Amino acid sequence: MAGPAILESVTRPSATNRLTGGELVAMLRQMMTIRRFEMRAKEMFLQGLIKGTAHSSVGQEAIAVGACRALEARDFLLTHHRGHGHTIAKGADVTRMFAELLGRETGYCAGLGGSMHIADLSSNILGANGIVGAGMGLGCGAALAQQLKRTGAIGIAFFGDGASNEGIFHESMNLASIWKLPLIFLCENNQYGLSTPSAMVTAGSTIAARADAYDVPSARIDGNDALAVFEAVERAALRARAGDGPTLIEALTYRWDDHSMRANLPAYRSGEEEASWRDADPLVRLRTRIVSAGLAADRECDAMASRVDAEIEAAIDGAMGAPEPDFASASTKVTAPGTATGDEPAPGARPLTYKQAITEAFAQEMERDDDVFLIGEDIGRIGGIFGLTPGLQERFGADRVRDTPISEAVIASAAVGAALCGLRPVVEIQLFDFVTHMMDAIVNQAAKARFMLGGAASVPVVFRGPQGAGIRLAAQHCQSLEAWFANVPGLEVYCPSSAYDAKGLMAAAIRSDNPVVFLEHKLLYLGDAQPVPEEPYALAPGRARIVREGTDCTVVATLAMVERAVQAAGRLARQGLSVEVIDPRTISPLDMETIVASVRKTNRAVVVHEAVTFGGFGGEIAAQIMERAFDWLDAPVRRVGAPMMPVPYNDRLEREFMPSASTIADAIKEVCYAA
Ligand SMILES: Cc1ncc(C[n+]2csc(CCOP(=O)(O)OP(=O)(O)O)c2C)c(N)n1
Ligand SMILES: [Mg+2]
Repeated sequence: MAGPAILESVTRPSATNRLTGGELVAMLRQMMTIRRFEMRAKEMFLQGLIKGTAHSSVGQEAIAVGACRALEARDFLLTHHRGHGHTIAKGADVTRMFAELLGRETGYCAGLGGSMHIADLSSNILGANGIVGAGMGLGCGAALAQQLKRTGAIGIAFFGDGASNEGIFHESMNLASIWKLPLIFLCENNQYGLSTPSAMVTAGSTIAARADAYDVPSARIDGNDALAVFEAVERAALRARAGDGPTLIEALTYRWDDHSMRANLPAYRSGEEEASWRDADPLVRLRTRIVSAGLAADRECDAMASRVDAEIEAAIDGAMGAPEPDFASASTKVTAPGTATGDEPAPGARPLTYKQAITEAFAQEMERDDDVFLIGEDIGRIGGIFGLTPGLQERFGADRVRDTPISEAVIASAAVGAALCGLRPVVEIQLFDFVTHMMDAIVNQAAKARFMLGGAASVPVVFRGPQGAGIRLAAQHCQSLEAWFANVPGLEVYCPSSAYDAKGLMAAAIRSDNPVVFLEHKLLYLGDAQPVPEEPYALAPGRARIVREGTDCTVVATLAMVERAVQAAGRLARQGLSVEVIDPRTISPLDMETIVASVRKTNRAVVVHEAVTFGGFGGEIAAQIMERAFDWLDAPVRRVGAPMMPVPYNDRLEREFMPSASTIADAIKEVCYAA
């Protein structure tokens, strides 16, 4: 049933007299603004002025306007690709919106995001999104931030019927329910996800009914009736503000236009169906109500529509006249500037293991900054399965050392949402391989938010956990995956190999305004205690450590490979070779200066990592050495890493798979004795 008859199946609004006549007229005006905005945007797209794509919300205006009317200014919203209406209803300026669609510097994202990424943090519009369903996970984090900071604010995550079949919907509903997050899940069921009828791909009687499984109240409403939307959202907002948790609202509606302005899809909806929904026009319905209640005359509504049209034309003129961004300034918006001074305190005499050093960094940073909190599976009650967070929940409370369900996607997304709202989450990835479930949050959301918001956002979040082989956990628990993140602009990647570096880099990661992927290593967890300063300190990322000086060959190694490289250097010293070992400590940013300076001195280089050699970040270092020190090289740069094979379980094979001190020594000899 895709025709408007479906609207008969839902509850009608009962009491709408809380809205004054003035408010109803203002709502109609907003709906007119949205419609005119979308119609003109489509025309401008067809004229080639707006590029890429944009998604019209014509036909769905009542949801945006009814919902935002029930919000306060302090409340937030997250929306999706079809988000123009939501942002306008929340107060976005249409000139800046057009400017963004036109790729102008004065747009909400400085022309770097476009239609699908409009956000305005100052009015708590936390962003549209190009990834279906993403707003729900981010919304959980934004709601968590309100809960933890006790702001009293609540929020809405808008999403489509299609998004209700994404895993993030289910993880988010569960999380919001168990934590009683002040979040409204507002599904705009416009009957289709792109060309696919919702009814064909959605199990269960309704989307609203899914809420029962999560013990969340729900409502299925007429989304073309702005007052019905207002009423449902107002009720959900009251509940959220009272601390009773989320509500799921399924608002039935229909988009009049094609899926996107770019889409030129074969017909997948019947003409009759489209026409029947046009008859259920949400603007006409509100206008009729206003006129029949004597709140405004027809001609006054017409005059209002003319004023809206004129405003939209003025907005377009303003946007068209704005300058385009330039490449140089765009490139400054990828990452936030660093704050660490670069001071490195003397290690002192107090010994700590690698794990204890990280735990101490957590405790000291949580003491130092109330916005820091830890989140992950099993981290609180038992201190994490590798014991990185022991005793911290007792000390800082369950709010700040937060045990989660096994829901990596929403853990990571919620952390990003919380970071956008000013908190500093540190996410434990139980085994780093499980980062696969977090990729959207890390790569599409955290890494790009700052850039796509024109440099306006900071995303201070740390994703940390143990990677690497060595304790026989086989192929899905032992990978070395840093290369996946090293080539994503917007992310920092830290990989400490000593207790001293682990503490200082963890503090730096937590204090960084950028998302940091923080890689630990299981074998380093087993290492001996080393001197670590007692006071808090943060090491500047992008500063390599010369672990051992030498003159015949430079070895660049990371994580567990550093110790093996040092062993190899020790063995070769007895054979008369002087090997310099460098640990970059962070691979993004990467201190190529120290590496290049060393190679210009030694004239030879070996790059070692545990990850598979093919496509590993060692190739990047080797390439840069070739680019920047070719004339100094006496032999080709050698890479040492794992073969193109998943990590084998068998004890002996796993050892053979990992680079050893011997394989590193062999590579060094090869470059040193090359003709
Ligand atoms: C994760 C993801 N999968 C697929 C897409 C491509 N895509 C963009 S919008 C869309 C349809 C979404 O349908 P729905 O959630 O119902 O929203 P609607 O477009 O109907 O407003 C698809 C498949 C995407 N952007 N992100
Ligand atoms: Mg849809």
